[in-house]
Amino acid sequence: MSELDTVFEDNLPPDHRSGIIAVAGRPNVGKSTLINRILGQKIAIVSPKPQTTRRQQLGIYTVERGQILFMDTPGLHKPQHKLGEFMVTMAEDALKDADIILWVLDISVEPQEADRHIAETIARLRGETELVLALNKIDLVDSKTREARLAAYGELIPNDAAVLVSAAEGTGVTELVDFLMDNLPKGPRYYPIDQVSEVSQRFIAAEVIREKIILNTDQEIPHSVAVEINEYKERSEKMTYISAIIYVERDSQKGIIIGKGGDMIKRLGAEAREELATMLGTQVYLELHVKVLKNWRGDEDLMRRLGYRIPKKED
Ligand SMILES: Nc1nc2c(ncn2[C@@H]2O[C@H](COP(=O)(O)OP(=O)(O)OP(=O)(O)O)[C@@H](O)[C@H]2O)c(=O)[nH]1
Ligand SMILES: [Mg+2]
Repeated sequence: MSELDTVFEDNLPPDHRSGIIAVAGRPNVGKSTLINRILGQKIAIVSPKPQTTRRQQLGIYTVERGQILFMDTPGLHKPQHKLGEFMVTMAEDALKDADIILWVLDISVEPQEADRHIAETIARLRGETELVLALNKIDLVDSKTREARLAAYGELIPNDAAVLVSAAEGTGVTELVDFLMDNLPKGPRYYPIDQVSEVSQRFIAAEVIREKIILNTDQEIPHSVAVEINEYKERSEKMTYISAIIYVERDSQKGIIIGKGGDMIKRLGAEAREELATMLGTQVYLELHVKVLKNWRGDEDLMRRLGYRIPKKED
C-alpha cells in the first residue's frame, strides 16, 4: 500500500491525536451528509425525510496526525413509538461517550423549539465535554442571514466554537475537521488506516435498499420499513447475489411497496441494484420480498429480530 503505512503502523507521530466525536442534532439537518463528505465516501444513507438514520454508526477518518471516530446518530426528536425511543436513546448515549460533541444545526431556518430542547439535553448530558456547533446548509442563505443566525444559534448554549459549513457543497468542512483534530486528546490509532466504517456489506446493502424506499415513498411508509438481508453471497468475482426482505407494518403498505403491476418494487430493485453494483464493483443479482410484520416499531421483540439492539429491561 502507500508509503505512509509504516508511519501509521509503527511510528505514529508523538502528538498523534484520536477520539470520538458524537455528531448530534435534529433529524434532517445533514449529520449523515456531513460525515459522508468528511470521509469522501457514502457510509450512511441520506434522504430529505427526517429520521433516516436509525442507529449509531461509526465513520473512521484517518490521516497521519490523527484518527477521528465520528459517531453518526439518529436525529434527536420526541419519540412516538419504541423504535423512536431506541433511536433517541442511541443518540443520547453517544453524547455521553464523546470526546467532543458536534451539534449540527440547519442555518437555513431559525432556531426551532426542537433545537432548544436539544440544548437542554446536551446541557444535561455533556459534563465537561467540549461542544462545537456546525451550522450547516450555508449554501441556502445569504451572508446577512448567516451572521444573524450564527448569533441566534450561538445563544442556545455555551459552546467552544461555531463553524459554518455546507455538507452538500463541502464548504468549510476541511476547516471544521482540522479544528476538531486540534482539539482531540493525544491518543493511539484505534482502527487500521484503510477502515472507514464498522458495518458489514450486508448492513450497507440493507441500508441502500431502505434509502431507495424512503426516497420513493411518502408519509408513514419511510418510517414503517425495515430491511433484512436473508442471503448475501459472492457467487463469483463478478457477481454478488443478494436476497432481502422488506418489512412493513400493514397490508396496505405492502401493496404500495409492490405497486401497480409490481412497478414500485421493480423501480426500488433497479435503483438499489445500480448503487450496490457501483459500490461493490460487481454485478448484483437482487431479489426483494415484502412481508407484513404488524406494528413492529412498537414491539421490542420484533425490533430485536430485525437487528436493533434493544437492551433487555432488568426485572
Ligand atoms: N442545501 C443543502 N442541503 C443539505 C446539506 N446537507 C444536507 N442536506 C440535505 O438535507 C437532507 C437531510 O440530510 P441527512 O444527512 O439525511 O440528515 P440527517 O441529519 O442525517 O437526518 P436523520 O438521519 O434523519 O437524523 C438531505 O436531503 C440532504 O441532501 C447542505 O449543506 N446544503
Ligand atoms: Mg442521518
